[in-house]
Amino acid sequence: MTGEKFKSISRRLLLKTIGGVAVGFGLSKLLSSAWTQASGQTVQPLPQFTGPDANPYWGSVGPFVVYPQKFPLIQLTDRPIQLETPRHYFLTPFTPNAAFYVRWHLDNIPNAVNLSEWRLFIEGNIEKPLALSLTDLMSKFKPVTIAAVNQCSGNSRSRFQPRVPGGQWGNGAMGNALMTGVHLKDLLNAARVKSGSLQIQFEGLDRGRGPKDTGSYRFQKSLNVNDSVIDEAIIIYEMNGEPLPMLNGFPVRLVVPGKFATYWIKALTWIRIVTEPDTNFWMAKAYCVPDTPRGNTTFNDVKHGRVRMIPIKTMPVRSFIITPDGTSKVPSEMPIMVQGIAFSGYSKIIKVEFSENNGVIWHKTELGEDYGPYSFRTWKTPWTPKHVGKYTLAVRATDEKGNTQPDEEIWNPGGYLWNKIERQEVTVGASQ
Ligand SMILES: Nc1nc2c(c(=O)[nH]1)N[C@H]1C(S)=C(S)[C@@H](COP(=O)(O)O)O[C@H]1N2
Ligand SMILES: [Mo]
Repeated sequence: MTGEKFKSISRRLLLKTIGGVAVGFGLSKLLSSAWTQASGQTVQPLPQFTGPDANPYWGSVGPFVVYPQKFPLIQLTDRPIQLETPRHYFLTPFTPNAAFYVRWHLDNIPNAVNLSEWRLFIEGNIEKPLALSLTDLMSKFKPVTIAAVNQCSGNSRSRFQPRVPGGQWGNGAMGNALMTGVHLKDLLNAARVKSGSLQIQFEGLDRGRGPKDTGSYRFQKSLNVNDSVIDEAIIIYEMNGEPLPMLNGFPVRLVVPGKFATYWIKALTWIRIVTEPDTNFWMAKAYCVPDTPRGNTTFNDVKHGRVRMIPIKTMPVRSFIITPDGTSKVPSEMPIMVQGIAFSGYSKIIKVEFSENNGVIWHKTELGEDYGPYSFRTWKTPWTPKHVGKYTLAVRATDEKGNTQPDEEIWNPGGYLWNKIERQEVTVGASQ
């Protein structure tokens, strides 16, 4: 607190708040190690609580910004809009719509949709082309609701070493919501898909150039007609019992439970049944991972063309410590509750283990309510740090299929599939 760093940070903060007002009472006094108040009492300067040393960077480092229908979120980029959800929103199993992260690929995104004109079109290799209004969707098909995690393939990309291009997300490119809509299968049945169909292509209202020289004017993603996810996919018109925020895909979006959000097309307006493989940029080039365990490879193997790339799909098992977050000391002997979330795209979470000693010894935690296999599952465990000093907390989840989190890092050129065991440094101070 006496170091140069404290001085410069304090001065900056003061200058910011005080602005042009004359600082008559002696800034230099305030910045010296202690000073005396008018009352005669000696005041010690407080230690810093901002700055890189104190910030565990769980999320990315961008500024907070406010967009329509949104709480302040962390901005990665503004064109296209990419916003990350701050850590504390993950204390609850459902992420509020206003706090839900945002990711678009193209510059021109809808900021209004006229529902008297808007239709969801089902076209291509079908017997009965459909043009459904929102009312049609809500009234002519059976509504279903599931809890499902929406996670960007590049969530935690900033952890990759060596660094890879793309949005440098921290851990907040994910969210969990109650998703209400209709089964994709019901729409396909109504349209009567013809034989010879290979894939179903999804496209939203957004337009723009996309990455340079890719011809990626539309964001289109496809699923194979014989993929079992087709039976589970839903087209939602409600998130957490409310209309979708514009930035999360109003009026309807595709939800593919357990799969990365790249398939979850927002402002979904065209469903196209095709007879040829979809080779557009977003399928053939973007969002592909090495066909290796955990999608792990090396820079050299990629460079020498030794890696077969396949479209990314299922989300591996992950878990997070949300609190304590390392921003404040915990007094020794104080019983606190360590809390977080876990999820897996493969099956439901059945075990979350906690370690106070960097993964040497693990203890089972108490799991929160089960909202189904595709939801966040909260966990908590009481913890009383016994001694003063630094602790490295760790968390590890296991799903019903036996998938668990490895402690090894991975690398791939897209910065996808990160699911290494998460850690949190915590400083424990003396309580007397
Ligand atoms: N129409 C459209 N849908 C889209 C995208 C997009 O760029 N355009 N991006 C996808 C990707 S890669 C992600 S991570 C999610 C983000 O969903 P969210 O913004 O609701 O959090 O939307 C998916 N659906
Ligand atoms: Mo994404």
